[in-house]
Amino acid sequence: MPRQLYELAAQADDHVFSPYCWRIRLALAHKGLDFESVPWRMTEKERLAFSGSERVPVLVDGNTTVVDSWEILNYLEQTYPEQPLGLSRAEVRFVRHWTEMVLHPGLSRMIVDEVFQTVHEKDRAYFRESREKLFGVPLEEFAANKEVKLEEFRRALSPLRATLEAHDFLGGSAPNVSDYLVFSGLMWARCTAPTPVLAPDDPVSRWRESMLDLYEGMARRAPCREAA
Ligand SMILES: N[C@@H](CCC(=O)N[C@@H](CS)C(=O)NCC(=O)O)C(=O)O
Repeated sequence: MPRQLYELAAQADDHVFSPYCWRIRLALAHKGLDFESVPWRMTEKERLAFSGSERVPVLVDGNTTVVDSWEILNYLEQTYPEQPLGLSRAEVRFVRHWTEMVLHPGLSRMIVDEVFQTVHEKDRAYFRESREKLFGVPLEEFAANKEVKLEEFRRALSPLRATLEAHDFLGGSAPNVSDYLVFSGLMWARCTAPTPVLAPDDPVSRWRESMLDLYEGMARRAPCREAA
């Protein structure tokens, strides 16, 4: 059986938009490992029962099933040490936590209403209910005042911007797992929100363009909702 990656999909099977799944797609490509994408929707919990998880990504590699993106990255690094992702570097944990605690929430408060429009129609009621329970307000209220939030978001990217002014990639001259972690957050926005979150002249945009081109334009070719 080919290696399988269960991924969150929108209406179309190939419209994958989860930042946690994108980081695994990119890590697999980095290591030159083939995989079959298994599209999954949030309300299909029973299809993941075999894994013990209610969330994706889930990787099935031969007889091994791994859940949680961080666990999957570590599994890939240990099992396939060629083409290292750089995961053993302590500062990668900082990049992971910055991504999940600063980047994702900063995006979420601008795009969650667009994510709602993106999810498969059968997931919409579940998505609204679960997220409104989490946020304590309606999705539209949570995502209001986008212009102000966009300015704040771009300001919060200053450390990323300053780093990318000095280096081609967070990994230095070539991408590593830090690039995949951060870029996957931006792929979440690209795949779900029509309005770009980066200014075209932002050095972060230049880096994002390079990331979109990696692995024969794997990310650039993926279905997205961002306006050209
Ligand atoms: N800590 C997990 C988070 C995974 C996660 O939140 N996945 C989302 C998709 S982005 C999911 O499966 N959500 C299903 C749900 O909300 O019920 C990881 O790193 O893999």
